[in-house]
Amino acid sequence: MSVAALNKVEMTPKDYKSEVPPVWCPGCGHFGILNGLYRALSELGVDPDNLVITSGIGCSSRTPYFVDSYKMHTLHGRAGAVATGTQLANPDLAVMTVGGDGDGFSIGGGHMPHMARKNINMTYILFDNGIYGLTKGQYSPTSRPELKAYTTPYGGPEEPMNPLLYMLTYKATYVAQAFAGKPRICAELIKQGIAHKGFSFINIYSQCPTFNLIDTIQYYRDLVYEVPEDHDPSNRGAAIELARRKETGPTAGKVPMGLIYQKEAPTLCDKMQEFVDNVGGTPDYDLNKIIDLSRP
Ligand SMILES: Cc1ncc(C[n+]2csc(CCOP(=O)(O)OP(=O)(O)O)c2C)c(N)n1
Ligand code: SF4
Ligand SMILES: [Mg+2]
Repeated sequence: MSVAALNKVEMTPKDYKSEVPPVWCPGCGHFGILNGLYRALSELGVDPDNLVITSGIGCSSRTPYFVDSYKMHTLHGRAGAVATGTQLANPDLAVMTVGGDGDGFSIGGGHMPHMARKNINMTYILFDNGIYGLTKGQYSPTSRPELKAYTTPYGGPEEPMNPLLYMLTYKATYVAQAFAGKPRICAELIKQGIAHKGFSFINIYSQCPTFNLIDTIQYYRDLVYEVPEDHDPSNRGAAIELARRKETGPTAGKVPMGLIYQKEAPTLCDKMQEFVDNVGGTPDYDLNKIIDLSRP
């Protein structure tokens, strides 16, 4: 995130609540993530006047309404593209996207790699409840085959995808994972993600007690284990190994919770600035000159 947006205000987590109360079902995990987000924004002193949160469509994608910030509730799966444009148009803004497993990895799946590989200076929080909640319970790319949803009454025919491996493969520069039942850990990882310069991705398991009856809060509590202290988050190979689901050993079938990977790397804005500098740039750079320069 842009450093220009950090340490600007002194606000409590409550001060980041908008006048719109969350409309989620009682017991929805999304509440825990929202509380983590309020706390992270407060601890970093992010100025709501310089904060933009985009979302797609889904229960999770309603989150921006509940936060004091600028916001855009975009088309289903397109929030990351809108955030990318927002960030590039005004790099001094703090830009975030929030949304669900369906929004990000089904219809929005084509956008995810590009935010990561371009290292857009923004934070993406994925509310992973393994189901389409808003549309009343369809199988998603992170659903377990055991899930009997409306579209899969006999269980699912596919293996779930692994969001961490996906993001590491496309070279996201900050990758973390949390569980909504641990709002303090959510807050800490969101905070680090916001403070990170470059593309930060945080996958957060979040129970949907209304439509996903197998991924309960207790299921997630048993599923996660804390990232071992000797894990080196600057080592991408080690991060990939950690993200891989094991079939044997003490962590068989479990998933890590904590910081998986972090690396400093130039953002797309940094690289664009280099182009501008190379053509003797001014802030009002001439795109034609840039195109001419890149010709052999
Ligand atoms: C173009 C388009 N296709 C389909 C839909 C229907 N739709 C709305 S939300 C959603 C999935 C939501 O699931 P997820 O992103 O996981 O969010 P959750 O509700 O679980 O938080 C779908 C398929 C839509 N609104 N627009
Ligand atoms: S349907 Fe599920 S995801 Fe949506 S608000 Fe209710 S519990 Fe949360
Ligand atoms: Mg979902």
